[in-house]
Amino acid sequence: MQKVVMSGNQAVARGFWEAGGVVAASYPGSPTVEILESVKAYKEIYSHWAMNEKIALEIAMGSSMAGGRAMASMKHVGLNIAADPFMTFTQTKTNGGFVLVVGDDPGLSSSQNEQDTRVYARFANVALLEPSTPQEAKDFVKLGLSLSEENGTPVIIRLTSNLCHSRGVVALSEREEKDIPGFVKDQPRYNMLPPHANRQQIFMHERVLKLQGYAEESPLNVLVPREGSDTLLVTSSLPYCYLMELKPEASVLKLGMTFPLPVQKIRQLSHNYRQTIVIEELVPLVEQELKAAGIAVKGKDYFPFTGELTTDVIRAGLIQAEVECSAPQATVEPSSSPRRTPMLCAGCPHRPIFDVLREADVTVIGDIGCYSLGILEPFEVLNTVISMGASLGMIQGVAKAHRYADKVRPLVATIGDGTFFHSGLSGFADLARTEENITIIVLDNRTTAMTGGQSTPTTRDYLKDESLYGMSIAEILVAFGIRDVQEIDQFHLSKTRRVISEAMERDGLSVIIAKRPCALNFKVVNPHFFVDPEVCIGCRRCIQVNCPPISMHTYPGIDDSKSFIDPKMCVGCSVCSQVCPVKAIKSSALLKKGGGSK
Ligand SMILES: Cc1ncc(C[n+]2csc(CCOP(=O)(O)OP(=O)(O)O)c2C)c(N)n1
Repeated sequence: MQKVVMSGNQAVARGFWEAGGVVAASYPGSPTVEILESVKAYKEIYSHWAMNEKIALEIAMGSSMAGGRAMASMKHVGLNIAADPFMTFTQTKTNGGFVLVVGDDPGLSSSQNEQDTRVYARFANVALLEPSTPQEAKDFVKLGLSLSEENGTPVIIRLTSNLCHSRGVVALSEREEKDIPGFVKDQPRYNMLPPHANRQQIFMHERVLKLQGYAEESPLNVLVPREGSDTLLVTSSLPYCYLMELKPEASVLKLGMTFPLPVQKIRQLSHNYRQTIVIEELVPLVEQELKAAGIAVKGKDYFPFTGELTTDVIRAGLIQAEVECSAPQATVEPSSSPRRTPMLCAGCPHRPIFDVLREADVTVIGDIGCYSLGILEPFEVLNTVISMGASLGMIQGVAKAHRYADKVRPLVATIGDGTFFHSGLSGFADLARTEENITIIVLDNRTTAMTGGQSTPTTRDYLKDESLYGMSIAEILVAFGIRDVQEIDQFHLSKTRRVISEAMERDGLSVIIAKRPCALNFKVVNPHFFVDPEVCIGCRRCIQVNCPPISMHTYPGIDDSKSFIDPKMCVGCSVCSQVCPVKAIKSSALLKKGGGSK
């Protein structure tokens, strides 16, 4: 049997392939982006980056209804978008195996909230599996697909950020092909109108009971006994691995399935111990369910309800619970690299927009994407980040409330092209008839930059790749009936400044589409710019645009520090030269022509 090192995400893709999966759909979001990227390597599987998570889920649902094993993957907040079809799909008796792989982010390393997907499993009456290692990630996807077919249920595979990205040895198997019958008409099964949907409530209830029976017997929920211990620790996911490192003087019940829970098994086991402690990340779900069943357990008394349960956090909790650990405390060298705030890339097209908005006296309602960095110093322009597409509804609400306010600033919102197609379309349709004075800037960088550069429907504009869509956001908005729509190239700073300020002065809705491709994705490299230290007055205006190549520098023979541009990092966007009040920043193209400073 071949063994390879894989990340949790890669292992999920492999498991789906081995299980004979045929359709995988996703919307990008950390920590699960690499699942679909990895699926793409398997030519037997149709893979699809959908426009949002709801569509990804629906594509997978369709495949499952036609009998083809299917997988949808998304980050935890993506399930909020997909929840509408999911909460009704779960009522139907699943046909082809269906797994929904969700990446939670305890500790919020790259998310706007910390919600716990296990809550959804209970809400939707579906089984939820929690792997602890990449090997289990692969195995649980296969098992999930079988459980799905045997019980007529979607199955959620819940991953967390560190499992998605950590690597481990995974044993590979061959692919098992499955027969696909195609869609068979079955009204009571798929038409969830009241008479059928009513009946399906009973079906779901019985399904959970059946799954509960499975959980009680399943080797997924396994006791790792320890001779002479008086404590039972109940845990799942990565905290299980951390516990194994800590070697606690306790028996450990590892739960591979956390919904439904093997309540009777835990009840019986708990009788053999002085105390039972639940170690779970985020919501005390297992703890509360066991308490509700009358089992005396503790959990959040010792462990935090927020953040990752790392080895150190678990050790601290165990000490509080008076459980000894035999593994010595690890000594971690403090990192020698300084902490840095994230910043926009060199040549990022969002930069000039933030520079203009910073100078204007406006209230900017923000959205989610790379442009969320406009919240941070030195721009501090955006005032809100809530969820994808929320800026469009929120700005309407702010505008309405401002009617009752005494003194208000002009209202501007920023939204990226990826977010526009994910959930901005209906927001714009809703805004189209507004009489409020609102300016929206669509930052069309032709990609979903934040999650690694997946294409959006406007990507073809730049790549000229006929296989991609070539949609024009301006034409879509005009079709919505929005009249005041203009496109600009924001690298022409003075024009951008004028267009934005005029738009804010006009009544009603104005939309400006700032069209410049992402510098990272499309690698636009012009001749670099340089600072002429004899002209530079050291005012630091160029530093304020916060571009990675620019810093203050001491030049030989010049007393004061002047700005400096690292030629290896500069991509020649020219924004710094346009903000320089004394024209000290010049293009290296000039040097070649013999111009510039000697
Ligand atoms: C519901 C949901 N799905 C996915 C994400 C992950 N995510 C954050 S921003 C973003 C898209 C950003 O693309 P775009 O609007 O084009 O802005 P850019 O990063 O290119 O500037 C995604 C997919 C999320 N935060 N929420």
